[in-house]
Amino acid sequence: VIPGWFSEISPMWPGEAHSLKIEKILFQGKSEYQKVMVFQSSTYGKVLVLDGVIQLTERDECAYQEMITHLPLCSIPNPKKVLVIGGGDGGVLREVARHSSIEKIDICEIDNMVVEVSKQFFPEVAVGFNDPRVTLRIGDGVAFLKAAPEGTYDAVIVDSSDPIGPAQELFEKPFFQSVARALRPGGVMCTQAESIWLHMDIIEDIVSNCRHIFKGSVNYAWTTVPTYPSGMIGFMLCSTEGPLVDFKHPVNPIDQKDCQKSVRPLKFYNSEIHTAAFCLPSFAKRKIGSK
Ligand code: AAT
Repeated sequence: VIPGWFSEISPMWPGEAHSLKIEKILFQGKSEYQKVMVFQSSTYGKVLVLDGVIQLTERDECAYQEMITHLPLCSIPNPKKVLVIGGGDGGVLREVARHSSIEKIDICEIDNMVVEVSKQFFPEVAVGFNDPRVTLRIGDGVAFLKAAPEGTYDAVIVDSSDPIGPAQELFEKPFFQSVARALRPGGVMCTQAESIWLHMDIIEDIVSNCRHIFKGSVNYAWTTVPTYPSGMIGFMLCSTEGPLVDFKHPVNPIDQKDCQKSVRPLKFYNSEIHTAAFCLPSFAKRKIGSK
């Protein structure tokens, strides 16, 4: 450990630790679920850390939040009802709200401290909570989905932390079953699905569970996020039986003029990068395949 630097050390990426230089620690707390820290970094703006793992930085959050949201929402016509699991910083809400067809945005985040800290230190991310279509529920996403009415949502976005800690069950089969149940026919799920460099075993599990449960399309996509382990992160995109969803060819392109004026323009997502996100390196293609 280098004094004055934050190093992301975890058994989930043994033998490596990405480091950021700390200018100032702004918040340190412990919630019922996890340790929460915010610091000002020298080169990535403010950084949100949960249990020693980076959740977002001001500089590169766009790459993650825009992709995890617009990959599913641009793949279906007229999304109206969306559920976000996790995502207590509000960034995914900010992105969902860009779509003018949206009528209702539910969010279930387990940890109220994440919401409060984001509102205090990350106003450009937490701005997502200001949209009148948003309903926030503090609770476990697993329980929320079990109780959700059947066939309700056009899209479920699982903006979850890594499977060590409170998010563990969000990577398991029963959870995916309740997501599929809560979606309308031809509805879509997009879930945080880790890195092809580090977690191929986790990814293969997710893929095989999802192939079993989701009778429509099942595809893996990825994006670059410099401050996530290995510099990239993937997403599992699935659709339920019904109108076929072709994730690789977006039918609902998002237009700058569609975006509310109060929200900053898109920094990362566009239709070309949407299609490109599904191209996999050969070693990953062999393991994941496609359907
Ligand atoms: N948008 C920032 C990126 C995240 S945040 C993940 C969120 O999931 C956290 O706020 C965490 O409190 C919440 N969470 C964890 N478990 C649950 C649960 N069971 N139900 C609801 N919310 C939950 C993800 C960063 C990925 C990091 C990659 N290394």
